[in-house]
Amino acid sequence: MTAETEVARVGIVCGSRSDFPVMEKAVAMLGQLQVPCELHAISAHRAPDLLFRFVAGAEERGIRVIIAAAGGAAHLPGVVAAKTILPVIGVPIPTSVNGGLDSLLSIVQMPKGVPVATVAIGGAENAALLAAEILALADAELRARLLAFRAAQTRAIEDDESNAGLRGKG
Ligand code: RP5
Repeated sequence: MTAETEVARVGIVCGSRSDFPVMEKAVAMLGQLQVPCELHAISAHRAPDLLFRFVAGAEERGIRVIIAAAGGAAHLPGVVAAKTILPVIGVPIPTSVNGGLDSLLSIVQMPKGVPVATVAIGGAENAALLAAEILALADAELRARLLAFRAAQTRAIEDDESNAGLRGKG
């Protein structure tokens, strides 16, 4: 999350506070990459005017990418995308309907002309990484942090005890 003096570059909006346990993983990942973000709970159905206000002011506040997460009849990411040309990343929240298939289909089946980049059900970390990759196009230091993250991820697998016998082979 942003400190008082920082400008948030990623706006995370959830359909409900009940989505926060999933989306706090995106906040943590962005924190690890030192990307300032803000987190809101605004339902597209229950508070559409507030949602429009959030989107209308986003670019001016410094937001460059929006992550929108919702479950069930998950119209939030699409409605956000309808009101901005900032990149919108959609996160389907897991539900009791086939693990969140309702959320996934609600978010991924956008009509042509209004894209939402949809990640996997519950894919909060990948949403954060994708947002960071977009920002890194214009931020060399963030690019370096992303490359370091990838390298550490690979190293952790290579160094796993189960792969000891494969080291230095092939
Ligand atoms: C969606 O309905 C929210 O994104 C949430 O995933 C789901 C349930 O919301 P609550 O009833 O918990 O507020 O709009």
